[in-house]
Amino acid sequence: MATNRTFTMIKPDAVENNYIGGILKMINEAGFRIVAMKYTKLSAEAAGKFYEIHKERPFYGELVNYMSSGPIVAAILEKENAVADFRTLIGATDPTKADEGTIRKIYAKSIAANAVHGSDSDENAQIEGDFYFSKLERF
Ligand code: IDP
Ligand code: MG
Repeated sequence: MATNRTFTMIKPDAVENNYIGGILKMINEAGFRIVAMKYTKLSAEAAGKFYEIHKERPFYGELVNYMSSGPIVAAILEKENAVADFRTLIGATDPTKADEGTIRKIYAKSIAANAVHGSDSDENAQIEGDFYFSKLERF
């Protein structure tokens, strides 16, 4: 079933470089409404759990270390066609391959430290949002 929500994180590299404001501005200007948001930090254990679907990939250890290396901003976003439209807004995983004007093209440092996360399906958007937010934290 289609939903109009997706889940994002502003990753440690972007937080460290003071890009939170710039990224949120792009998100708002692209028509996404913020449903839930928090500034927090993942333990290595929590990052391992969040990225469990990538457990078998060669970069899993690096990814878990990186995602638990500093604070992040987690958010649920709402818009028609949210999952696909947000993937378009963030651009390709590898910022050198991301389209001009995308968040990763503008703000990402590398394929690992790529500024933002965006859910890849409605099902994962639901799971990832539930990982961070209770029903009472959504407005
Ligand atoms: P996505 O974030 O564009 O959906 P995925 O393939 O789901 O990309 O990978 C999840 C995250 O793992 C990426 O956002 C990036 O931080 C990291 N990652 C992906 N590929 C590599 C790689 O080849 N080397 C190091 N890290 C990677
Ligand atoms: Mg992904």
